[in-house]
Amino acid sequence: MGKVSEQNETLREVLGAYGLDGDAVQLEPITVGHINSSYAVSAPDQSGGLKRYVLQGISPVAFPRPEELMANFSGITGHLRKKILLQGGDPARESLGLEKTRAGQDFYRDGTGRLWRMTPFVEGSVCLNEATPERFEEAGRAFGRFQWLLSDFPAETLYETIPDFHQTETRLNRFKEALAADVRGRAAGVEEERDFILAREADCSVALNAYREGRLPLRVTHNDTKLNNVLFDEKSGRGLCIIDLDTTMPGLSLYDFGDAIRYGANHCREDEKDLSKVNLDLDLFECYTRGFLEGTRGALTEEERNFLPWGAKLMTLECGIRFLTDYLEGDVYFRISYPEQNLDRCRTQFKLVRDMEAHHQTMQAIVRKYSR
Ligand code: GN1
Ligand code: MG
Repeated sequence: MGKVSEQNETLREVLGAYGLDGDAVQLEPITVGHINSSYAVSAPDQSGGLKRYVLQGISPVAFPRPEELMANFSGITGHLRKKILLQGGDPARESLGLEKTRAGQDFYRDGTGRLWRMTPFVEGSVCLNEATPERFEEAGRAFGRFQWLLSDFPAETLYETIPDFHQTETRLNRFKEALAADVRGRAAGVEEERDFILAREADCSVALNAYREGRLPLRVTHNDTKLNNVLFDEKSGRGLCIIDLDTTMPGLSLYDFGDAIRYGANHCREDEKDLSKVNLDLDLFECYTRGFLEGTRGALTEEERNFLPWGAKLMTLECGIRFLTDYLEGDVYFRISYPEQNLDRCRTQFKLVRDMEAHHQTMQAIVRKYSR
């Protein structure tokens, strides 16, 4: 924690817009995400205690139309709150909220045009980066429940905050463009990764074809279901609240299942250099599957369930393609802390893809086991 004066003037301005005094506030950067700038804020409240918030500056590179993202945020959290209340839950702990600015707005635009929002910190909650079997099953249950809670939300009213976000075909085409342009002269070092992708061109269309043929329905999906986007109740360990709603928009259910497996069903960091440590953990896969399918309460069709293992492979392949594209383009999208980080990230993803291909049958059998 540090004083705001040690950080910067923009933060002071933003805090002021929320009626908080920069000199009285403690601030700590949250560094887990790759896109937005996030801070934990502690501010004195009227009764002499401390109130905690999360303050986030939305990345203009990733989200060129942040007002649309905020409109989605309000719509989704409003719906979740109503349904959580109907279920006898606590909307203030089980769904994100929004602090109003002094001007009564849901967000603040700073002098540079960057949009900021502030959400109350969910007290008594923790965020995890590495899965234990119990916690991973709970994460699955929470994301399955999220899907179920939003199954009657009018998906067509949501903006596409990042167009074609999980359109793997589009991601593949952008990769090919980046490879051809080769603006940083890095294509010469990534032949193996290039060939890995080109050998899987047809795979990139498998889910989209099923959707186009009417075999998979459009749903409201979160699209960034990393383990660290679930808050867990500190005491009970229960999956409490889904966070990071920036990419929540219409999508396929396999995206949410798949991205969670990509990130969580292993014991390595996303940028692990030693690929012998990068392996799909089928026990964790089973835990997540059990929780997720339970959480959806039968909301998914049989065909959607059949496609879940494909989701794991596609989201992992796609994420690797995105990391490599960004590496070729000069690391303009994903924040990096050392030069080859996006290439390392790409390599872990492709190692996991190989594992998923080898274990496809087993993953299918596990999904069937919990579909009954
Ligand atoms: C980004 O910023 P963060 O960590 O929530 C990215 C996801 C990727 C993820 C890879 C808006 O998420 O799509 O899967 O990095 N978010 C966006 O770790 O592009
Ligand atoms: Mg995110």
